[in-house]
Amino acid sequence: MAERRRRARVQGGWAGTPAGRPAAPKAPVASSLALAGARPAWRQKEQPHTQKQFVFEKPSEVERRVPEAGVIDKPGVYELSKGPTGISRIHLIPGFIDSEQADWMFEQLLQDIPWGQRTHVRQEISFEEPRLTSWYGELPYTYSRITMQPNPNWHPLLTMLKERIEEFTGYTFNSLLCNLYRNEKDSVDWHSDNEPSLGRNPVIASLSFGATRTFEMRKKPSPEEDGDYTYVERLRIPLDHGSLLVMEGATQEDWQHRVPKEYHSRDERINLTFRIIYPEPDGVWK
Ligand SMILES: O=C(O)CCC(=O)C(=O)O
Repeated sequence: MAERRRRARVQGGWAGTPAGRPAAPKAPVASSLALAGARPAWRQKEQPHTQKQFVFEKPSEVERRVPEAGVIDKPGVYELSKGPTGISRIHLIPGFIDSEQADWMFEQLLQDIPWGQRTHVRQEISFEEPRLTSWYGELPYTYSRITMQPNPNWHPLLTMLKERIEEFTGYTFNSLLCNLYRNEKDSVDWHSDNEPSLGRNPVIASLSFGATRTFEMRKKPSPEEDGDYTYVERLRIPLDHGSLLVMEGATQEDWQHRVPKEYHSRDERINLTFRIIYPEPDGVWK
């Protein structure tokens, strides 16, 4: 709205003055205030007649609006987009684990998973990832230029959850990336799970426990946008205690996701992302 008003101001012109601009205002004169009972001109009922008239000129360019983010919070299968790369599809199942079971699972996972801190070095400055992680699987997993070493020692609860998700989805997973968000300051930045070792059109099954955090998605811009994400489609998906989100098809190729930091305090949240990893270089696709 403010932007539209600003445009109207920019596009509109003032008639009756050279170059369509208003004449420079004259300094107020003491006697004119005295005549009007010490009221400035703009407070008088009858405004002094002016030659200047605002003429609205319709903006020639098409106005582009930043689309409002959509919200997905109901169970269901959603086709997010369809493109040359295929259909991007997600499946949201709130309450996949009922809340009583999710309570004790959360406590056990918090305590038993060997949570670790990854540290990145960029331009000789090191910084810690704003979350703790752990990796399970026979194969290593490299993302953001750091390799998680193989860890075949699956916790029995994780094996049980993997089997429950496999039965529900029909996919067989061989690896798991666990994330622990300790509080509202922990997050994961925009990215796609599109490492070569995940193969083409990876299926990711993401199970959440603990505090509800918003999982945000944004469509990758078309080549004409030159990497500008301003006008892309956006989605917000609250992931609460026990909810399962399955991403498949072209979702990783055509969309990015993140879990942003929050302004208000949040308790711990655990997110388990079950994946299928292929040994490289066989998993490498072009
Ligand atoms: O915590 C989440 O819900 C998302 C985690 C994530 O994006 C990832 O592990 O790649």
